[in-house]
Amino acid sequence: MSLKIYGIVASRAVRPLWVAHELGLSYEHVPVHYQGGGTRTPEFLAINPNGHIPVIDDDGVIVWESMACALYLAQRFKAKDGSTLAGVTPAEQADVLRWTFWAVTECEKDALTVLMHQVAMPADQRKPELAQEAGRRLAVPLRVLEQHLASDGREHLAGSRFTVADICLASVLAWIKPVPALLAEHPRVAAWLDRCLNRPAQQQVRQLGRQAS
Ligand SMILES: N[C@@H](CCC(=O)N[C@@H](CS)C(=O)NCC(=O)O)C(=O)O
Repeated sequence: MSLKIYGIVASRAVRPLWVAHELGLSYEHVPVHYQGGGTRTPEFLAINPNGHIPVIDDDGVIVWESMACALYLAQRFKAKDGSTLAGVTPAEQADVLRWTFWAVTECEKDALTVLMHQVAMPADQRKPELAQEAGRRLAVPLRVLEQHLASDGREHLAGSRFTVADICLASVLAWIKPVPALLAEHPRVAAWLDRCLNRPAQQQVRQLGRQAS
């Protein structure tokens, strides 16, 4: 069995990497950067014609799109103790897909705008008004998530255990964590995000990123 995960940790590749560490998978990390042309070589374009990371190669099964990579690994592999990050019943599977699609369609673009224009880009290139508008729009999905977590005092998004849906959404909302004001009115979201990001597998992945830099 050979599994390769392409993409540096400080990118959407964190999603499949996090799944791999939760499940204790053996894999080869190919830390292709999204800058510097590494995603535009003929070899890389042959595995992802979009020229983006991440990509995974599971014994010749190629998957690109970060959420699809995470969902694929969760469906394909179990942990050594037999536990799974995937939905098991149709209802759980629907829940996992629902929150994963929701992360992309309702949160990802605005969370990235906040990250770029409030935190990550050089100060002279930031447009604070873009970050503010994105933050205002994010209040709507954050309220939805707060209500979801309040129902039955639930600790996880789908079913009653940690699943790949938590990984997919937490990897998006981690982008707004450096802006505490956005989470201040959503204490359950903030606590859920902390629980996810404090998991040993997440910390292992962050450590991998630090080692590589
Ligand atoms: N929707 C894609 C987006 C992938 C994406 O944009 N990845 C960035 C890094 S996080 C990238 O590879 N950028 C390089 C480029 O577009 O040239 C996914 O979720 O995989």
